[in-house]
Amino acid sequence: MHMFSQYHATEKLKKLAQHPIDLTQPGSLTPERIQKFSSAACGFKFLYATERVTEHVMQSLTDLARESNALNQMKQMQDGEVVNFIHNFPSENRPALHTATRDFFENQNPSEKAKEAAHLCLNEINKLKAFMKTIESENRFTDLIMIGIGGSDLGPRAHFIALQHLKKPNVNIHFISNIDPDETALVLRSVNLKKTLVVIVSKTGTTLETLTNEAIVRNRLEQEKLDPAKHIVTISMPGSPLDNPEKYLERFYIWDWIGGRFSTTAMVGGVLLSFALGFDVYWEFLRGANCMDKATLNMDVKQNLPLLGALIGIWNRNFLHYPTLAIIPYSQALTRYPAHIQQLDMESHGKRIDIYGNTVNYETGPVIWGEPGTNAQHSFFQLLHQGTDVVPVEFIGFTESQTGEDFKFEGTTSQEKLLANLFAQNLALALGQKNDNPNKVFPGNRPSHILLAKQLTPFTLGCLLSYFEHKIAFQGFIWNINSFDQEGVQLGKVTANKIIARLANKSSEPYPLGDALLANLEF
Ligand code: G6Q
Repeated sequence: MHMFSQYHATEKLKKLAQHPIDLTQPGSLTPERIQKFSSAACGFKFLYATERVTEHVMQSLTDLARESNALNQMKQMQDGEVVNFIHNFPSENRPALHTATRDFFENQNPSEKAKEAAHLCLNEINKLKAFMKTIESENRFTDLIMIGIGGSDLGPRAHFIALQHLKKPNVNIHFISNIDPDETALVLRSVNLKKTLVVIVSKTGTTLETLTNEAIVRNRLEQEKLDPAKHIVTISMPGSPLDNPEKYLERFYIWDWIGGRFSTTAMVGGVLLSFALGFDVYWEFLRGANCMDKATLNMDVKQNLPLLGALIGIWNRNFLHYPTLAIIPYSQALTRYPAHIQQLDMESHGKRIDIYGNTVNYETGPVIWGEPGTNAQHSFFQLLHQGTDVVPVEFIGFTESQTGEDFKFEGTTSQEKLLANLFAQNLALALGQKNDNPNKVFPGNRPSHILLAKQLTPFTLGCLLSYFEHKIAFQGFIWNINSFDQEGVQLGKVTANKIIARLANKSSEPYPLGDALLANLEF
């Protein structure tokens, strides 16, 4: 049963994709079209006239959303129903209730499961507030080291960097994620451990990299005659190996219904953001995410930005068959954002079976990549304009700078120049250029759209995070795949453990292939 291939809308879209609109034709991309193909929610505008869509395509995409019950599935997710499952096979089999980590504002979800989850999350928030108050009044810590990897690193780090302009003047933040000893060594060189709070983030409390780095830092604390139990806090599931009151100063909780890559708004991001930027900043960030969570339930597809983004993504992936998607923020603050979205999307949608365990006969998640503009223009945009592969682009931009510091040079400010470049790329990719010199020909018809807001604030950053989380969830619902597990990372972990056991002389089990590779360590 391949539901996605069997929807009526899928058939229709396949036909429409045989002759997509030619944006390079005069009269195709007009000011009216730019006005028409735009939408807005939570302070964001979504401009998609430069996608290869028409009213017909949008109607069929809307039909696809309806046929696949996408909105209802989103509601079920936010209500706390089990959405992380594979039918008739062992699976994680649980809700994906990250929206409960920020459901503290207007229109709280009335479902019992969602309310209960939000209540648990609010307890942690209150615990965090009390903890911050104590350590601030004692003025104990100037530095914070975050130790975590994957979902326990990428989101918190990208969001901290995005709001770094709000960092308290006297605090310094450090990250250790890799098991590479050089990363750990360099961080340890740069801090005074006496004044350092160490935050171990591991949902499971069993991750090799994180436990190894914890051991190194713990050892260093002990060497310096400091008590680890007065310096280390943890964020993990209740009952995990990190949930030990004797070993840690404080323990914050997340639960199995918050996926690692969806945990930024939970304590995983909360402790870091509150320490570095202040609790109020974290709260505003939650408010923003909550705003987009609610907008995601809007039945009017054209006003529902995550659904709109999901549908356009599906048009580009399944009907125009583009294999990758570039996320290009015109904002230096979002420098690690593409990396976070890369995990969010690729770990969710690097899947080849549907929720019934059948191998799918259609494309699922594209390869996600990106860097901030304008830097990217001086790097890989050559391929975007003239390469043999077409790469759809999701641009992100803001009308005002974050710091308010700007400089008028030759008639325009830097922020204006930044935006002018964003708009220029958006148009140039779509329109292309004719020329007698083949080397100067730009084929055009390279689709992109823009997410535009006034300023990158804690609120808009929250909206943006929720936009991407739900865009991805909608795509999974429409493709009928489970967006919330990550079985594909297991094989590598198990294999690494076998090799580590050989290195530690712990394994008597022969492993000739591993040994053959290990033999190369001799120089
Ligand atoms: C995210 C993934 C993965 C996870 C890391 C760290 O959705 O599950 O990236 O976050 O493997 O796991 P722990 O938080 O359990 O250490």
